[in-house]
Amino acid sequence: MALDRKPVPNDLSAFWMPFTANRQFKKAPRMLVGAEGMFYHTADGREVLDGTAGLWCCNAGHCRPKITQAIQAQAGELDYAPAFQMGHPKAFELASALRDMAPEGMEHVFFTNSGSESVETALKIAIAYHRARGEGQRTRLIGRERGYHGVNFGGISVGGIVNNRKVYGALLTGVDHLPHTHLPENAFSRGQPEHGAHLADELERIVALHGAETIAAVIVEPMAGSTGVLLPPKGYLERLREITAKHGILLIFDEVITGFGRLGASFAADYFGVLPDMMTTAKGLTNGVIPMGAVLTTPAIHDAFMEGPEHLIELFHGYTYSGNPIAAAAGLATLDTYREEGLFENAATLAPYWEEALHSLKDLPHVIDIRNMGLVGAVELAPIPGAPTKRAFAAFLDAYEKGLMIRTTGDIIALSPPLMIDKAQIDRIVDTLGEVLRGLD
Ligand code: PXG
Repeated sequence: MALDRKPVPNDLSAFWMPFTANRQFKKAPRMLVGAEGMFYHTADGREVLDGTAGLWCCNAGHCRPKITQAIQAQAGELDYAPAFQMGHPKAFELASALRDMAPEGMEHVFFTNSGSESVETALKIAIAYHRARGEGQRTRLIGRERGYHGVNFGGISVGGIVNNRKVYGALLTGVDHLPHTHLPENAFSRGQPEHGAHLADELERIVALHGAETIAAVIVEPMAGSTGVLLPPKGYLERLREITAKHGILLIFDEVITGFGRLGASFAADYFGVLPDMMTTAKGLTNGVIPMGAVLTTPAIHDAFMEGPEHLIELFHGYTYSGNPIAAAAGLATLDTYREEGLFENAATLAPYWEEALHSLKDLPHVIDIRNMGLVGAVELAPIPGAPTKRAFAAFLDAYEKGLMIRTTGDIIALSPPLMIDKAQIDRIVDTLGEVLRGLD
């Protein structure tokens, strides 16, 4: 479909773009000027199929009417309300709606503005919780290699992406890491890989090293998204849950990507049947339209703070925009859209078709692994010797030219389309990607 060309800015110098090769981008900008449903519209009048739900966030697709209208109406009714010592109805409504859709036992919601803030919030709550219960020595935090927990200091400390950490100094002290779960023997897995549950036992080694009584929490992504779709081996999350529970250590699932239907269930905790003590969310909470995140906790954690004189603030933490009215309105409309359109069910129904379609790319040039779960997929390419990331980035550029948005991390192509996708659009993603792969150097 030919779309109208739209004016674009001609001075790109002021905007220092995040996680972007700025100089390269500004020489050949890729400008998106519109979106609808499964598609982006580019400044040069093309339609691009969104294979990544924006950045893993537009789970309901783009410019969905109910969400747009909710934002417009809220902006005209109550634009902002102070977040501290004051309330407004929609934040409470959204918290209740989240509690109702979350796994049994997640009953309280703390609002943030992003995944990174949700992670900082959860880590702080974990440490403060132990202190509130008289175990103030439990301050250590355990993350995982190749984990991504946003870009703030707590998140990069427990995270395991070297480039996100190494130039930022000493980070938080008292942090240790589990090994990642990405094993070569699991190549071309469909869904959960067979090998690697034993990697959870490394937590016992870390516990033995530091003493359980010094450890506050373990944080992991149930399925690691942005480091290239690293799937939890069968039995792994269950083992982590067992070991953390045994030692009184909190288990935090970072569900910023896996939350809101990505795996075909509301949350990964439901999908895997493993209940953490806290969950961090963002992205799909508002369909990516307005920044918002949320941390969900059990009553045990929440109630530990509800002690002492009632006029005192229980938790010295929060953001100017925690539970912002427009974000809350967007969140409510997003959850309605998911439910009314059965989008999580659509993801679950299409997951087997998605799996077959993706694995049909197995024998194409440079492909060394394909893996999938829910409506997530990864195609891993052999790096060009001496020039890692270049091959996948070339695929990204070519796919964009051919009308498909993909994401790359290292030499891994990640796919996570909006959950409203249909079979014909899955075929289009796979056909275009196949063409791209056949044309790579
Ligand atoms: N936790 C997880 C598991 C994430 O994936 C964050 C925290 C941080 O969220 P914010 O909202 O602060 O960005 C994330 C974010 C990619 C990509 O292409 C992934 C993320 C963000 C941007 C790009 O894989 N994940």
